[in-house]
Amino acid sequence: MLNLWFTEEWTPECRFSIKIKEHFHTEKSPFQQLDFFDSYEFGKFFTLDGIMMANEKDEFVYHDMISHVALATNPNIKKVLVIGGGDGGTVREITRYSHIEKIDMVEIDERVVRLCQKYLVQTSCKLEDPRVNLYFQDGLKFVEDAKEKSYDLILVDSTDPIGPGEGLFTKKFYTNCFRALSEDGILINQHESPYFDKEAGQMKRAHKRIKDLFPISKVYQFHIPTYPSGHWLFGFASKKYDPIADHKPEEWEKFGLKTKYYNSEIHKASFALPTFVKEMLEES
Ligand code: AAT
Repeated sequence: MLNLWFTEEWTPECRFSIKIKEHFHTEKSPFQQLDFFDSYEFGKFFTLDGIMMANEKDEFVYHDMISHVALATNPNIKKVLVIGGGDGGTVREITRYSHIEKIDMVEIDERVVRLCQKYLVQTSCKLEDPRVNLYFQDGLKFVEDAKEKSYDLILVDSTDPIGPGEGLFTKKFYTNCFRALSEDGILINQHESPYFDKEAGQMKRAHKRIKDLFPISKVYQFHIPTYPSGHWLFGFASKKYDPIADHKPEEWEKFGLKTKYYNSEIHKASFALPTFVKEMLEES
């Protein structure tokens, strides 16, 4: 039997490997290297520039946590902007709310979307929902051109701040997000991992920029085996709503959604952070 492994270098001294059945697609787009695999433990997955993006086994953790925390804080969200998220998993979760009117998704690399539509149907299955509008351009430019107060929620489902995702971690980008958000607006963004130095530095920088702009800026955590260290963070920033003081579990439960990771206890608990993470955020 073939002994093929995919390995991601989490640090120069620490690697994560997955035994693969098949490496069935590889190509280079104008933006990045795309690879699709089938594996024993995580099912099908894809990588960009050699970094795990989504796999069939644990994508539910990330997509639940990027989507439902905001909707349980403000259940009246109607207009949503997703930046990145080419696999469609975030859009899939947002389409589950029938009251949501519009979902714009801005993905820099059309090839990610097209290949996920072909190979990762589990995540891409709702990209054809009539409320979804796909734009293939840089998210940085899109929010710069967006009308003032045109979205209630912006979800930044981006790659790490190396390569095409770099601009999505800048002060300019967050400033434009603030402008594009309504008075009720919420911004959820990638905060990377607190564990390894590289990601922790990125987290601190992202947090400082957002904290300086938004009246409310919190961080929440979740556990996902295939991202570096398995301990990952999102930022919750808003103009008005606090994710704990304004949490509306009864209203959210009325939506009747069955979720595999998110629930009302996790909502509260995810904002309780380990001391070393709190200290890092205070330093930022
Ligand atoms: N849903 C989890 C998967 C991702 S994919 C992130 C997407 O962001 C990619 O498809 C990438 O092409 C897109 N992207 C990167 N830069 C930009 C940009 N400037 N504008 C719009 N889209 C962009 C996230 C994985 C997280 C990885 C954690 N290690």
